[in-house]
Amino acid sequence: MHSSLIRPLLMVVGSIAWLQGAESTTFFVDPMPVGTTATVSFATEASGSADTLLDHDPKTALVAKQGTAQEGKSVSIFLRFPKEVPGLSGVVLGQSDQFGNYVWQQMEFWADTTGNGTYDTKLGSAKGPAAGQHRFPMAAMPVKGLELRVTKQSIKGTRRAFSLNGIDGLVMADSSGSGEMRYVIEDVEDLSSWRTWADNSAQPEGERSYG
Ligand SMILES: [Ca+2]
Ligand SMILES: [Ca+2]
Repeated sequence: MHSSLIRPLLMVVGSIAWLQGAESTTFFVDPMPVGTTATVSFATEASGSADTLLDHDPKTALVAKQGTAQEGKSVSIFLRFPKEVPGLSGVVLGQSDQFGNYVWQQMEFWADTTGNGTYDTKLGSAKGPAAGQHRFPMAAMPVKGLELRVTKQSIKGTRRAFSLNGIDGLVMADSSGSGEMRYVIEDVEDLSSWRTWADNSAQPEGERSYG
């Protein structure tokens, strides 16, 4: 799609949603903010440190030390953002252990909304080891840190904690309609018909309540 069309499309989507009385929030994926740091609650091998989560390289992944997976004990990844992230609505996860030995099975998402280092606002949960987008059912909220708390994982072989090869982005909610040009990943109606229409005409026709 031509980038110049993205913003008009967003506005069209928003106004259609308003006409239908639906939520007019648009969701999009942002890359991890520059300056984000990742730490983990368990010991890792040197080649599989928490830095592998944010290196944009799918070939590098968390490699926990032996014995770090224990029945009934959760393990966590902690993300700290360089500044408050507004409107966080989800996270995009990479792949867990491709061989199926050290995979996460249940994960909870907890936010630090105050910046005091405690993650006390639960945003949602997910079943593993699904890669890709995990949207939170909670309304989007500004957060300063995010904990990915794995409450269940496979325990096999040398009992390493789960592996993950990246945290690839943040799902954001834009209800302002004034965002920058975004890659739209979802909307309230079938975007494809609008995309086709806009591609053909370059200009929306009909009522243009978005100005
Ligand atoms: Ca990686
Ligand atoms: Ca807090």
